[in-house]
Amino acid sequence: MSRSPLPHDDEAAYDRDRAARFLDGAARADGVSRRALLGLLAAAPTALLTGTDRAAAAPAGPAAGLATVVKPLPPEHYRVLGTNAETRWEALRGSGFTTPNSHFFVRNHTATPLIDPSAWRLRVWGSGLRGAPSPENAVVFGLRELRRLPAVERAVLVECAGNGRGFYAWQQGQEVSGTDWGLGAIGLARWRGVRLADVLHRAGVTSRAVDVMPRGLDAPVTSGGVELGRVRRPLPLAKALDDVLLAYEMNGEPLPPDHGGPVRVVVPSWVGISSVKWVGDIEVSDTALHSPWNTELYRLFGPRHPEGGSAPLTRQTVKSAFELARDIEVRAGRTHRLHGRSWSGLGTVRSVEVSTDGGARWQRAPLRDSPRRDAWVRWELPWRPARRGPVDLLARATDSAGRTQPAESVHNTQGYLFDAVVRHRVQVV
Ligand SMILES: Nc1nc2c(c(=O)[nH]1)N[C@H]1C(S)=C(S)[C@@H](COP(=O)(O)O)O[C@H]1N2
Ligand SMILES: [Mo]
Repeated sequence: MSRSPLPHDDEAAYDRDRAARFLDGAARADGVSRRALLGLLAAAPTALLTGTDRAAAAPAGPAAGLATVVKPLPPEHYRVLGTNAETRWEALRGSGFTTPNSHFFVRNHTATPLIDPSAWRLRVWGSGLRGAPSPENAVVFGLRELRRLPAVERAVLVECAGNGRGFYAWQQGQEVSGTDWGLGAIGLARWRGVRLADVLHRAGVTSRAVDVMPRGLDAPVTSGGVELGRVRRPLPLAKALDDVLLAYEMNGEPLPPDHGGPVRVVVPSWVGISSVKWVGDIEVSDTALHSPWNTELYRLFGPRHPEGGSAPLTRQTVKSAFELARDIEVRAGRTHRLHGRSWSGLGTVRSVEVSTDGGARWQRAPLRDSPRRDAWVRWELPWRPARRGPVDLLARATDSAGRTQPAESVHNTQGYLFDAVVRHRVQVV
């Protein structure tokens, strides 16, 4: 696997090109009009809910589940949000580098489909291939064929672009649409599978190919009466050939149904929506491709962004989280160990500072892992609170791109890419 990141220049050029095409009206979202989508987004529910409201709405008891998710979602591991479930950070406290499959967050636009692995097929087709212009004459791969290709395994984060969205409302008092995630819409797994590049080369990708669009086999998405079709989102060919995987195993197990089994796409360092689950076909095109997930969704809109919206989101931002429940009681006059993790889609984490007095003083947190691309670093430090009362714990990471988490995130209407330092309130008793 190529270790060199896609040059930022390529990505920047891609972003500029996409923004220009979108503003020119060249971008379509497969029959969904821009006006219809904007109307739909305006009507979407807002995230102005408190953590307590959501906790009260979550099912209780060890058998708690969700019709849209197959695996059990015990409330001590998960916070359920609509068709989705986020990992509770306190459930990761002191755990290993990777997120166990039993704790890994689930983001489903509709519901987990159950797919027979032996009947599963991947169809690769499009104008960017030699001799497979349409789905009818696609190059077809079964799981057996994929398993015969060279296998690769990488520890890679998958993080929702909306991870931390709830803090736009809770911490910044701003209205945003979408699932009000805390910081648990992220997980790190060892993904085993094949390079997308190997599959594309076998399928006959030509030098004219520009974009690659994987599409899921889950049910088409309808939102506010508008039919968006199946989940799909294009990738530029340069990224598709660089470090993207087609994964069939997660942490040593066959890929579980909720995480895209039998096969999903894993796109390191990019927003989670790129990592299409239950992939059934991949279009390879000699022209730019568009879907609702790179035109109206997963772009930044609002007064502080370009008129008509930003370029489609690609890389994730820098964030930190404590492995601690919010509002938990801790004893004064005792030494506690604070555990947490920091990560960035823009590079590796270089340093983490922690404040235990609401941001007045900061100290370096020793890192427990050597910083790696596409992964988080765990950190840990002792804390001995002297006085009783509420305290805000803060963690602030700086990455190798030189970006430090800001005090405030730049608002966007859909609440993506929250990167500000989170004030983690605890009660010293
Ligand atoms: N086919 C399909 N792929 C999908 C989705 C989906 O709903 N359907 N959700 C996307 C989003 S928004 C995210 S954040 C990740 C979540 O992956 P996970 O559920 O394995 O954690 O999958 C992405 N891939
Ligand atoms: Mo997502």
